[in-house]
Amino acid sequence: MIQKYVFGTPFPTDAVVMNMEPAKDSLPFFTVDEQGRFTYALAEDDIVYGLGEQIRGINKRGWQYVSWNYDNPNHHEDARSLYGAHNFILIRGAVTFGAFFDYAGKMTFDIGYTNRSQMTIQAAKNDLVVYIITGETEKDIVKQFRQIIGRSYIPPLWAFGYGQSRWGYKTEQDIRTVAEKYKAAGIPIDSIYLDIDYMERYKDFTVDTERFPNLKKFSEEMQAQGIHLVPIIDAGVKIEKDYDVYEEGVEKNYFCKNAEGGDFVGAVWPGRVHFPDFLQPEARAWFGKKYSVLTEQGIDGFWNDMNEPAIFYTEDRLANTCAEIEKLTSGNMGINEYFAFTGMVAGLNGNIGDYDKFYHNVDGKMVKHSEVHNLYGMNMTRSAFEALQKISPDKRTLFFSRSSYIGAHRYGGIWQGDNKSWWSHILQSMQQLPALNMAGFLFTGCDTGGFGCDTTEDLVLRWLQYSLFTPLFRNHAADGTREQELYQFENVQATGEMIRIRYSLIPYLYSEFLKAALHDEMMFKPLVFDFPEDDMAKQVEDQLLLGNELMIAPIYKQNAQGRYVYLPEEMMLVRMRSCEDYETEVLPKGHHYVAAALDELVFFIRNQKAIPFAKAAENTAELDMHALTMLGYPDCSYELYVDDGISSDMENSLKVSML
Ligand code: MIG
Repeated sequence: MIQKYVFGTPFPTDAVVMNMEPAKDSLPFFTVDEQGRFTYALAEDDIVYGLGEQIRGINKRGWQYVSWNYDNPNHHEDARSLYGAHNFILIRGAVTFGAFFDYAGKMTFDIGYTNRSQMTIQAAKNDLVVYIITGETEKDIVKQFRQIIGRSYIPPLWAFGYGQSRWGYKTEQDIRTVAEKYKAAGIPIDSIYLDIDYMERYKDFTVDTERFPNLKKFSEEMQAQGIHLVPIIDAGVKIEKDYDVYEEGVEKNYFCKNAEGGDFVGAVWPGRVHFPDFLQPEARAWFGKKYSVLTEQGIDGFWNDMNEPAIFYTEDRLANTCAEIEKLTSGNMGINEYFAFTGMVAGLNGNIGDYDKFYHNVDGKMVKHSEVHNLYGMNMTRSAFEALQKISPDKRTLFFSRSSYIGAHRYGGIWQGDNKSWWSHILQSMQQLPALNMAGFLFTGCDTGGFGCDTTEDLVLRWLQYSLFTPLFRNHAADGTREQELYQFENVQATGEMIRIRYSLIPYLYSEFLKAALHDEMMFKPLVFDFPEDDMAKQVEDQLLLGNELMIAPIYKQNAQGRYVYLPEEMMLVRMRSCEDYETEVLPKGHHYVAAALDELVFFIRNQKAIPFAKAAENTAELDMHALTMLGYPDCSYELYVDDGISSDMENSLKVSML
């Protein structure tokens, strides 16, 4: 059962698509005080799941989180906010229920941080809608929630192929070289990403014709090899005379305004920019139409960046900072002045005060950005989704964003942002998956190999052995870091085998993805969701159930030659060096040490289950989704969901068969 409770005058977020009448009774479970604090007494054994993208464990208990979408390059254990605001929590314990705090501004979730046995949730203003969901099981609660927020985005099948990206590819030739080297190494690939350097002076919907003389021809050349180019689009629009997006936006009042009514100016990669007012339906439609500039050149996939929106600095804060610095440096600079100076400089980027300086036009009323901040990224994605349905009505376009709010899951996927080439970030990404799924985000994954910092070959191999299970499977790295395309390493054989295994698993992964999307279910679940009576299962933080047949338990420590794994039931261990070279072993329920050499992928098939396994192919277009063998327990059937992988009309293209 779902009940809706309205406090004050909430700003409509469009997270929930189902019409619901507010409940007549007062809010259960929580007490609400005059400051708008929602308090819940946590029992000793209560587990708190949820908060989507937020990091720090599958069980969120014991920390304080802040919903404030933010370009946070440091996914450290003590981070309080990343790029998304996903205010759904699920409490399991003395009482089991779900709660969604639908609020567009800043919100804090103190989940036993100040006081271990107390959860306190507070919005910046007490103008919000709270949904309380009760049900038989955790899965049932999640499903009810997902039903009110609408069906998750389903990408084209080719989006399940492997993608290579790097911030630093500059020219058509750079991209061609990546494609050639993957072919030469015999490693399958479906997409190569274009980061900001393909644009002319970082202007959205432009192409630098010195670097890419003919994008249309080049994208055809790549498509002939089965490779899709996926360009980036940033939120900020460069202020530059004669640039159509800038001029039209100014003329039509489609940009966010400052307090004086002028177009608000921030600085990001293009230099001085205006931010499209994605909260205006007309501005969304206008910006969305611009994607046709690229679709007309054969582009069928995009990623949206910097849409928190990220702001490096605003001009007045920069001027004030410079003036302060001048004062500080005019005399002999002492140590206090030195720290004041470095603090001020570091405080320019993403300064929270800058978000009070601009406004959205909502039906003629000016709404301060900070009050609706967390909706910006979602509405940028929505702008593209709605337009692309008109531009390319017959086919699905690959689309994922950095920033999001619940509701954005209907329009596209998200990637997990700027992680680092750290061992701990394999586990961190995996721990984000269940809560992202609860919030509707099924098409997701992290920068495989790590974005920031220098990677190593063994890290890449272990990382692939985790990421090859995630729907979005992309290797991406920051400018200036060690190159990490798979052909850069000595053991190209082993990395290549991992990619081939991924392709063999695509029929299964895609089928489980479709089931999760079409039935409002989770693709990645904590163990206890399927083994509710198992006290050990509820503590497991480094294994997940994948679909209904698999359990993954990746290795995330350097030099480890194996790991401990907990089996909540008898399962079949699969140890795979390649699609042809593997062995299986049935292990009883309980704790096991499982050895896995660096070039061995280990995963588990659940008791009396089997999965379809394809013959690996160079890319998804070559993949035979029907010539499948079964992997797992003998004489077990599997219900396969498959479609043509591209039509937008899911209901008509879906085929379900028993294998
Ligand atoms: O300020 O476009 O998260 O994936 O490579 C950095 C350059 C801007 C941040 C994205 C990252 C991308 C990078 N961008």
